[in-house]
Amino acid sequence: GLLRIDHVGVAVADLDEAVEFYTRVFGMTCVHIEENTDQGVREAMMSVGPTTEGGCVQLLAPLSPASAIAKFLDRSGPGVQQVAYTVRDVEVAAAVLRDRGMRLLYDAPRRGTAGSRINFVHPKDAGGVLVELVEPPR
Ligand code: CMX
Repeated sequence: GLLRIDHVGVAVADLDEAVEFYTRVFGMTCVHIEENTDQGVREAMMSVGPTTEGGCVQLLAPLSPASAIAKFLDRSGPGVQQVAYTVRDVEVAAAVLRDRGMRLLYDAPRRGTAGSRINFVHPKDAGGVLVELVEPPR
């Protein structure tokens, strides 16, 4: 099952500007930045509270015009792009959701932030919300 909210993903055009904004206005702390070429993003994990136990906002900027985030920005502009849940085992969680009629985007998990394993439920099957499943690295 789902363990907790891992992060809420927000599409932004400029990552450095967004990190500065979330730090200055909301007092969040940037705990991780990386480029994930497989996902076509440059991303920053912003801790809401003093530890990541309080949940995170993930800022997502496109690496290329072909990336899912570039497409999202073109269509919807900046804003919430996904809600991600922590799971113990992404393959098991994906199988359960497939059984419940959800389309998963990938047949097998892919690499997410910091070596996590991820998959997604199609937003058209989840009431208009792109749902990410995140199995943290061991
Ligand atoms: N949230 C809600 N709805 C969305 C959406 C999103 N993020 N992205 C697309 N949609 C909607 C579209 O508006 C469209 O709706 P309509 O049919 O009503 O117009 C519908 O879904 C289907 O759109 P599509 O053109 O078929 O699909 P896209 O090419 O836009 O791709 C998706 C959508 C979800 C398959 C694609 O964004 C994807 O593969 N996402 C997973 C990967 C990803 O998001 N990576 C970036 C984050 C990386 C990370 O978290 O590490």
